[in-house]
Amino acid sequence: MSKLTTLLFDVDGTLAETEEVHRRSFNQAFSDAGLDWHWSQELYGELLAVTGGKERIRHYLKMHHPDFVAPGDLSEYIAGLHAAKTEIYTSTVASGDMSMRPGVVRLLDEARKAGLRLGIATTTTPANVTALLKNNLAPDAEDWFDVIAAGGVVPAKKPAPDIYHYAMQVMDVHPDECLAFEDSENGLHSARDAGLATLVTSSQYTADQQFDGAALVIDNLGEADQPFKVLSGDAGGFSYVNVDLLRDLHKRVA
Ligand code: XBP
Ligand code: MG
Repeated sequence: MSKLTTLLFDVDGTLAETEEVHRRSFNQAFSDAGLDWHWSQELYGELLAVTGGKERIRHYLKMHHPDFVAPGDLSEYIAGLHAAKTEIYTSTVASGDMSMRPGVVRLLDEARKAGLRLGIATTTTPANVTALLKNNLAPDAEDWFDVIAAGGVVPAKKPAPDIYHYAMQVMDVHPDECLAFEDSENGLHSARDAGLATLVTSSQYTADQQFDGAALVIDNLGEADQPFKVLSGDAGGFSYVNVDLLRDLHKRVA
């Protein structure tokens, strides 16, 4: 039985409810480009089945504007739109108004004090992670993580396991000594296929998704005075996620 040494965190929907800011940033970028494309919350919820902003735009065009002709190369055009969206997103979260989800700030602090190593494995663009952590967690928050595995650093995005394999390789850790934190079905599959026991906190856009194979599914990490709601699995009698719960869960599932 391996000892729990490492926690690997997804970003969007797990550390913070960022997808709504992503959606608005996409729409702003489309309008700035003179496009009449608009992603409603309902449509965005569907489009989230495709991870990666550029991939999501391409999927949207295929499904909703198959006759769209880009001025020039389509991939370059999509990359340009996505870069504009990233500018809008990073300047929005740089305002520091994005609060972390319940329990995140406390658990990261407790885990560091307990000597657990932290890593990030996300699909989103690295600049988005920097803007979120620096302005909404702590100016040095990036240094809390031994690895920030993000975006195109790996060939295949979630649900492929690549980003978690990459993160563990950089940290030189074995899946048995880790726990992963995710909010989406794609993320859960990515972590599971990398051999990771995974705790899911369902989020604004993923509440209706399937989380079979998760070690525990809860509505958020909770606080001592704000217990989480167990959606599936056994929380071992705990009412909020702390290091003791993680060690107990890891002993039972990893
Ligand atoms: C979720 C994603 C990302 C974001 C948008 O990432 O699928 O694509 O929706 O970010 P996570 P980009 O793995 O953190 O849940 O536009 O930068 O791709
Ligand atoms: Mg996510």
